[in-house]
Amino acid sequence: MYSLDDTITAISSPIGEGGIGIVKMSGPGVLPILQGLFAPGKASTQNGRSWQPASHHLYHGHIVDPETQETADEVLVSFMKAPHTYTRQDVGEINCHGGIVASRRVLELTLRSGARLASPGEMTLRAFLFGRLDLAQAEAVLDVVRAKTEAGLRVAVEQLGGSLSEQIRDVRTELVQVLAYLEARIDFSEDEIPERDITAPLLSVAATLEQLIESADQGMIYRQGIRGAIVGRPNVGKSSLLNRLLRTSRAIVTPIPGTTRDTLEETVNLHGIPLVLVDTAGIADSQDLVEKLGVERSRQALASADMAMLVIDAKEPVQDADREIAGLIGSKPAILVINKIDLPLEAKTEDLLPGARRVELSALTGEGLEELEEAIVQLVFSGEVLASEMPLVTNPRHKQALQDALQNVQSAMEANSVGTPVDLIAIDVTAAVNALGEITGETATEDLLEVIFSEFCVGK
Ligand SMILES: Nc1nc2c(ncn2[C@@H]2O[C@H](COP(=O)(O)OP(=O)(O)OP(=O)(O)O)[C@@H](O)[C@H]2O)c(=O)[nH]1
Ligand SMILES: [Mg+2]
Repeated sequence: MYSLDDTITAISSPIGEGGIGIVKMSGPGVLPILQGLFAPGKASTQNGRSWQPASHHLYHGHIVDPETQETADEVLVSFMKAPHTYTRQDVGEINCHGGIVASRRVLELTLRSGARLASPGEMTLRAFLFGRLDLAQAEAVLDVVRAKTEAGLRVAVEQLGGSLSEQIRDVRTELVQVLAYLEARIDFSEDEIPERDITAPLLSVAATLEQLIESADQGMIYRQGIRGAIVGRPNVGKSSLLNRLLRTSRAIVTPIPGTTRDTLEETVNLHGIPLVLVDTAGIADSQDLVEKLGVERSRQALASADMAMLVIDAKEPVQDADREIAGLIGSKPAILVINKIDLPLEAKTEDLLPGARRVELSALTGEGLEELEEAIVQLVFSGEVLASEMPLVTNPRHKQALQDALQNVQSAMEANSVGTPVDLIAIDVTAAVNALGEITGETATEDLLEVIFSEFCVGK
């Protein structure tokens, strides 16, 4: 399915106007293509047929169309000889002086010179297939690119460095040793292979797997962030609260109920957590068609949120509409926000969201905002921030594989304790070994690779 011996090319810089654009190539044809296009030195239009670059050096010159002798752009070019490169193949980078138009032209010239347009993630796929990165590290490349906060970036960089992979490999090795023993027991008689206790190593593996799985809830939050819906009756100050949390005047605020008609999303960095805030239309019975549709969207936004902030108005008694919205929240993690405390308060004794924390604030003055932010963090991490030396699991795919592995290890332990024949125990252990291999890529199928790498951007 994947060809590895041709030369791929792509624009690696983001689409849009920028100071530079980077065209990146990987494969055996990189040097001849560069020699055909690059004219080294000042104002030269002679392409560098005999140009012999030193590896990992930067050269100044021009890209010249070999057919028309027209100069495409002034560039900096580097040639990186295999195997000390990102893909472990020869890699060439052309830093175009101009923006997107120039880099497009240079890209076209590389295509005309025999390179093929890289598919999304194909450079990283090559890095994986040539053993430069394992699968978890390759996935971390994408996480680094996409990190939304410093904390998220830190976790991704750690995974890219191989901390998770190392941990997984250690556990896998322990299991492989158990498996080797079990297989020896299958093949040889009991007097040839002295009996060994496999409970202890399986227990230790299970404990590590459990810890890793436990870290995933927090890790995934750093990677993906959480969605928090701001819900409530019309006019209670939802949009004002959104603006406060964003610290900009993003949403329209007016004294007219029904101001917000559509949901609106923005991301904030809340102590390292990427928090997607969703402002919603006030939920109320309305005859207006647009408002009705807006209310429907509010319900959907609430349903798909990880947590909710139910906003009520401090100067008004609790109403049926408030209770109804509280009912919609159900058992979803939530915070009761009593807004407008700068106004005379109505005594509120009713427990709208039993068990939920209540925060009193004023979206108008900002009073109480920090308390709300802190309440959100507490709600998300249930008060405890993991402080172990274990790498964080940040990827749902990894969590699933770890759970599969754990289940198989547990079933192997159970089987062992009731004296099940070793060949059956070996089946469970093999399944656990394979599940772990899916994380680092040893046992990943082509389908899985395709799913993972199709998420990448072109040029990475
Ligand atoms: N005094 C006071 N007024 C506030 C506060 N928060 C919001 N308001 C006012 O309440 C009115 C409604 O605010 P919005 O933020 O538009 O309320 P909303 O819940 O988004 O309303 P809809 O979009 O209609 O559902 C505006 O006049 C705000 O200025 C507050 O903390 N104190
Ligand atoms: Mg609003």
